[in-house]
Amino acid sequence: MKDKIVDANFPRTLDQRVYHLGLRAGEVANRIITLGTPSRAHAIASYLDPTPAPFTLTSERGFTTITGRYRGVPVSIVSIGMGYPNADFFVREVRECLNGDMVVVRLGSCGALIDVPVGTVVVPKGSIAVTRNYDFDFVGRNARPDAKEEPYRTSKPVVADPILHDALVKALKATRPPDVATPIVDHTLNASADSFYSSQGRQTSFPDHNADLIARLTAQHPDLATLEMETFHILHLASCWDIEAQDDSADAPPIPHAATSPSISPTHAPSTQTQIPDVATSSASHARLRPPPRIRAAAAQMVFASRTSQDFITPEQVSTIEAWTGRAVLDALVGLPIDRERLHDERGSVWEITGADAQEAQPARR
Ligand code: R1P
Ligand code: URA
Repeated sequence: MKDKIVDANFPRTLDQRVYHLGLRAGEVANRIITLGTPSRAHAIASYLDPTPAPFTLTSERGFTTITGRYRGVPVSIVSIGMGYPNADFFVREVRECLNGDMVVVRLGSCGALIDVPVGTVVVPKGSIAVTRNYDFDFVGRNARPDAKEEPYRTSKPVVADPILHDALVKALKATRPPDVATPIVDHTLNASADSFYSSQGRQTSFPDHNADLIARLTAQHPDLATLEMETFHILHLASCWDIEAQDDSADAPPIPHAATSPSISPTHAPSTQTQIPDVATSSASHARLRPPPRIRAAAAQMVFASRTSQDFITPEQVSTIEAWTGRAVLDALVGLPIDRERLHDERGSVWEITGADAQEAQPARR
């Protein structure tokens, strides 16, 4: 059993920030909503408690993190842009800033393959990956009808955390505004594609050989309901993260870089936690966590595009659906119990309630 700091090899800047998200320990909470756009992040952040004032950091690479409390419980909202590579930066770099459990809900837009109106919200039970096969002869000059390569590959499914899935469905039902008539669909399968275009069956001027892609996917997976671009990778990393299986023989980290100058909102000073956290241990007692810390993940997906009717959501509908689902995801996250021992240390964090804040703050439920 290892008793050294297990993630000291992770590359950071000289001021202990991870390279791409620009965060250091104490700036991202154990409960996290991740989404694609800063505007959605700021809209959801409007629900956070006024005290302590939410902390906002935008990295040089365009990741925005807003951390504060919702009903007294620390939460972060992280805008990551689009696609698997950004989802990968998000999961790995946040994980290295946090002790204890990491609970992630992706709140994203999607296309629907089932016959539901735009504005429907889907909570998938799992996801598959759809990836372009770079070995396929897309130009087709040498293609033969019996060619073995398929233009697109699909993975086996990975499952969402079932408790988080059910909590999301419950919170969405409990908070649905009376003027929203679109359905909530649950326990379906999602597909995350490596392109908005070719691997989602859209036609462009490239020879993508994808005219029958959606028909093939739905024939393989009759419960397939949604297409987007990040859920699979987040669920995949959550399902295979195992701190005890970390390879000890890794090379030394690169020499730390100078600070990357993230932009930090003047409403809140950065975290003063400048030590690298040992992610395998409790930040309260420094004991190894038993069972080991986990990443739990699930998704709620707003249907922006119907791939059956070709309808596209209006900006007004987007505002209504985002306002509803943002609050529902916050409710689901803060309702999920996490043992105190498995939470990141509040001291010096951006969600710490200091003496001056204490009178105004809501009592923390967890
Ligand atoms: C494509 O338009 C983007 O929208 C979806 C897809 O997953 C992809 O990132 O999610 P967001 O609305 O969260 O960006
Ligand atoms: N996001 C996607 O990736 N696909 C859609 O069709 C809509 C949103």
